[in-house]
Amino acid sequence: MPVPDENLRKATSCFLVSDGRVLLAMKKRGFGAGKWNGVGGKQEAGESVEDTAIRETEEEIEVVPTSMRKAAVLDFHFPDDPDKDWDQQVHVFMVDAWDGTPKETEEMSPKWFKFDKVPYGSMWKDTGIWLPELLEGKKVKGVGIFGKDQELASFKMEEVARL
Ligand code: 6OG
Repeated sequence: MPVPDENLRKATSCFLVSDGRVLLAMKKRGFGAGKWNGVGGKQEAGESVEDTAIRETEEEIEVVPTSMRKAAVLDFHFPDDPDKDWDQQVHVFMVDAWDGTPKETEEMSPKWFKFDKVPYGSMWKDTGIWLPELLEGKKVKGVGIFGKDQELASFKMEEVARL
């Protein structure tokens, strides 16, 4: 059973959902550039993860979440790249209501996808394991280990009643 490591630095990832569609964003620069993902980033000092989720969503797609549910806590480790600061604990939120309309910014380009058309082949490999569960309304905890060339070496996940 995956045990979250509370010493990892925290980050967030938000998925807007509406009417059988999920909003993904193409990361234009930095870690994960060229991949579709949720919208989010690193927690700053003094913030709760909920604060981070709202701030990052506003910064990256100009939308302010007004109703969201925490749906996953995922630890990612890159033991082959210890100097890169890629290890992180990602708190994932499903966003059911928001103010504003998603817009492209310098960091991300957003796009809606039907649940059965999510481009898992153009995302971090772990995402194809846990995002389908979240789109079904489940909550999960997971731990992923990445190896050489940022390939997913292992991913353990379990469904939980609450996070
Ligand atoms: P910045 O460092 O650019 O935020 N993130 C991951 N998402 C998935 N699906 N898989 C991973 O496995 C991830 N590692 C990090 C968290 C990075 C953004 O990418 C997410 C943040 O939303 C390695 O500020």
